[in-house]
Amino acid sequence: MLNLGLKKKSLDVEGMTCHHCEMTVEKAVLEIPEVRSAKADQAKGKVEIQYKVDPDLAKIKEKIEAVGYRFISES
Ligand SMILES: [Cu+2]
Repeated sequence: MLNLGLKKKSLDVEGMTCHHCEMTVEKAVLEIPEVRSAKADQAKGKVEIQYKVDPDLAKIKEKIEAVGYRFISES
């Protein structure tokens, strides 16, 4: 995948405890069309996303919480 020119955002997400959690959260945020890539790190409680067009944060929160995790903030 060509990621040139994409912007990055780091999301603070609570509740991930293993690799399965990371994959679940990544899959959830990738359902948002604007999100081109997602990489979750349960140890840090972060999810890094890449996008070209700014995704709606309310939608990100909704997707993450729909699969059982807690979106805290973006950083
Ligand atoms: Cu888990």
